Amino acid sequence: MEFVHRPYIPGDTIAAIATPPGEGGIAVIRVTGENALSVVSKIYSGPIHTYKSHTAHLGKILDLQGNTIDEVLVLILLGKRSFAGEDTVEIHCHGGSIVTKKVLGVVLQAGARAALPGEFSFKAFMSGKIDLAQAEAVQELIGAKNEKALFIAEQQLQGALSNKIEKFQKELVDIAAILEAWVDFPEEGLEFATKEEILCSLQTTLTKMKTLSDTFHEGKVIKEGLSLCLAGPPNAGKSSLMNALLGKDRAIVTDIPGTTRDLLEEDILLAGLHFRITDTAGIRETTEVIEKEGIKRSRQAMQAADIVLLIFDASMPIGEKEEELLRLSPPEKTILVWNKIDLQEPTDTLTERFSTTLLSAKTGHGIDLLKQTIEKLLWRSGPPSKEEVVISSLRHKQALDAAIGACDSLMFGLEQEISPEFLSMEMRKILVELGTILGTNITEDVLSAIFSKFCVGK
Ligand SMILES: Nc1nc2c(ncn2[C@@H]2O[C@H](COP(=O)(O)OP(=O)(O)OP(=O)(O)O)[C@@H](O)[C@H]2O)c(=O)[nH]1
Ligand SMILES: [Mg+2]
Repeated sequence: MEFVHRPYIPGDTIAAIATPPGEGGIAVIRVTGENALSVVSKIYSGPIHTYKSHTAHLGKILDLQGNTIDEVLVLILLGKRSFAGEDTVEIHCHGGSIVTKKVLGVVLQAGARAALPGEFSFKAFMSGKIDLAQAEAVQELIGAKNEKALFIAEQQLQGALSNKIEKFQKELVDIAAILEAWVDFPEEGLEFATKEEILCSLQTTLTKMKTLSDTFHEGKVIKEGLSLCLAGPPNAGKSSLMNALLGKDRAIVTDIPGTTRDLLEEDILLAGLHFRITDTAGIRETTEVIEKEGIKRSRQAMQAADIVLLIFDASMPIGEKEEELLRLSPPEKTILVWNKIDLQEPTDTLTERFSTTLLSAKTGHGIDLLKQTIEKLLWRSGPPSKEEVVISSLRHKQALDAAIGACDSLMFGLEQEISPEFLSMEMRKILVELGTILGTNITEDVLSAIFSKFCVGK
């Protein structure tokens, strides 16, 4: 077995700073492996070998010459009762960046190896403490940008996704056995179940797998957030709306058309979701070089965005530029925003093709309604599911879809009474694909690639 192209030795003692860089009250250095206690005993003032698991002790970290580096608390976590499933000593030292590095330095001098990114989680996976989906959940949990993402990650870490996948596997294994028996004794025909019974049972599992796969859009939106682009003609109030949504004076606002030149990006939380919001240069014909480049970028931002707020000035008549913008904007991702309704209501709201809202960026009137419209557009293909398990990883989605494809083909083959060898091969494919989600049947390279995206110390 290899981890990041080096032989993986179970029990190898590794160490890393587990807390983020910078200054803080405390920092934690994690030491894990079969020599964790003996490594730390060389640089710790107390009789560490005598300490019981899950106890904390106050003492000193000393350099190899016996000089004190810091007063610390050591936490002892032995064997399986630790995150990684191997003996662990957590050293809680003061949180200055120099002192933390010094403590790690002596731990390494005392015989530990510097941990690679994700190596603690890899140990947890290898020692069977968690499966791959749960290990991935640890990283998702750390990176969660909002409450919903945190909830999904927590569920996955608790094993909700893994349980679901294992259930699918259990449902399929019985059928796999029947198909294997058919391969071995083809002349006996299908024993133990009729073709219809098998098809019916496969259909049940297939439907459940599809439902889970369909949660990916929702999961991705929750995890990664969405891009929201503010576009429209000059002076329509794009920057004013940006500021109103952010609740601060981020963008320059003037009554001179062509104020915004560059793209301005900010992050906001709307409806519990993470949005990257981009203010753009007003789109019009111009020969001015800087503005021209700005407008080019506006168009690119509109194309790339998940949602476009097309902002028009309600107090102005619709011109050619507006007509063109309307033609270019795909209605499924565009919301037509009539701004400046404190001056005048629009004469024609053009509501037919687009979701539309009326507001005043100046008074704030209608902003809440805009937020609701955004939420509605977001869940246009159905509101957030009531599913308790939502997938948010492309790797999981791809594995599920491959399993679904193989299941479709198995069912088709069964209906057409294609050879039992083919059927049993498709069945194995389904089980292998589902297994990759949990980390079984997975190559070392894929494993290394997954874990190396983790942070050091996790
Ligand atoms: N009365 C009124 N004026 C507004 C409203 N929103 C924006 N304005 C004014 O319209 C002018 C243009 O606003 P901006 O936010 O700079 O417009 P923009 O679309 O970003 O313009 P460019 O960056 O030039 O493309 C400013 O004078 C704003 O004060 C509104 O809701 N009501
Ligand atoms: Mg602007």
